[in-house]
Amino acid sequence: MAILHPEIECMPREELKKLQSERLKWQVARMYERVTLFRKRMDALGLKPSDINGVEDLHKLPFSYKQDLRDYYPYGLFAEPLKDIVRVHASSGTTGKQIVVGYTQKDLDDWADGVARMMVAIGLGEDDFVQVSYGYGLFTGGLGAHGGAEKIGATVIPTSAGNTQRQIQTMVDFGSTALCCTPSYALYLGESIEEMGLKDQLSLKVGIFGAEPWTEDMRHTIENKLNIKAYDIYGLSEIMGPGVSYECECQAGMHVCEDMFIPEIIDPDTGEVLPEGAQGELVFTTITKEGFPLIRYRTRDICELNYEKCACGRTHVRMKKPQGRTDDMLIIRGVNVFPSQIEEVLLKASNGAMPNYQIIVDRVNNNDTLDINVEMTAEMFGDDVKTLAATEKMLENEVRSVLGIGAKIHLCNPKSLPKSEGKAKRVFDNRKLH
Ligand code: DLL
Repeated sequence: MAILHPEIECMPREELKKLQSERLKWQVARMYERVTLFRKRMDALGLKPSDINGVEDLHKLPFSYKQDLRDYYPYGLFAEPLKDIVRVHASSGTTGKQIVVGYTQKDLDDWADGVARMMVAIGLGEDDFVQVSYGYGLFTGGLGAHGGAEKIGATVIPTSAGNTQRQIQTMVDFGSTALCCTPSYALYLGESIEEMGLKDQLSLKVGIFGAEPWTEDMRHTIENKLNIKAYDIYGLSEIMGPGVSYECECQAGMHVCEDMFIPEIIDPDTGEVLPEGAQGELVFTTITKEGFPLIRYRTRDICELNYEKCACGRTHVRMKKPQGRTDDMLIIRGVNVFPSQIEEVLLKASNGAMPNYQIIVDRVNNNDTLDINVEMTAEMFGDDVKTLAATEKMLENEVRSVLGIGAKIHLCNPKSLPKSEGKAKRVFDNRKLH
């Protein structure tokens, strides 16, 4: 299959290391000047930009964290004047406020390039019709895939997520040859297509799926249902969005766009860099990003890296599917959810007296479900059925407005939920059982 930029994607690793070193030095110097938090952290370690001579010095640099984006909300970590930021995206923070990221025009071009590399790798080009069924908006999925598809000259069909019947009719009538969405939505689309009896009218060849964990089993089911080849794409808003890494036609791990992002695997407890091939927390440094660069960003994704050259000819390192998280973030219907966001809603609603609660996530008919059991207070217990139903509705609306996805609230009798001794177990993710 084709390679968009063989000179970059197949660059000998020694040369790549030189390129990364140059870019790292450039990034560290400008961030030291422009990003207060970064300068403070460098100073605290007694480091100057001149101490960083290349990628071999990367491990000396301070980490950055999701919490930083919250502390410097909304624009405090940007490294370019706001007049040069041409777009922002956002993602869930651990509590009420979302985190914000910004892009210059060059950042958007680089982003489109990363996604375009994948599209070319899996055989897409200007004759293709790419249906983008990731959500458009502050989430990076929709516009991220869109940019890549435009870059390769394909015809973009920007359906965004949802409205499944129309989505499918569009897919059939417009002759979509590629589908971009979350794997769980792909599965749901596949089932609906079977029900509508339209499978033999599809023109789909490939799917580009990511934004949430999915298994090899799920891949095979999607491939059968939609009669396509399904490819994995990874990314996170803080680093760029989709296309930080992607599967090529060999499907033996996801190539990280290493001319833009340097990955490391560290021990999440000690912060030590782990030897090649070890499993640990994935950390990224953005070496080309202008608007919102990050040094050694802790993704919290548990992962492994493989530096062997791929059969496709690309030399860029391949990462395994993330194997889990080092924090409690859940991904429900493709949306990042922190239990603390739900806790905050409940706290507010109960005037600060934290009710006992449980968060139950499951998968029913290939659709994620979110149920929240909340113990009523003794006062609430006396309320009539109508008032209780209204309280449930109010909480459901609150949760939806904070998380961006719906949840079912169940008010339970006082003291009916198990009291925990020690660390409360509040989250039950039953999807793992299936
Ligand atoms: O999910 C960006 C994206 C959009 C990637 C579309 C792929 C396709 P966030 O909303 O910031 O960004 O969520 C990032 O999602 O740290 C992982 O935990 C998880 N994630 C993303 N892609 C994959 C994947 C987008 N292919 C977080 N497999 C990341 C497993 C994934 N987990």
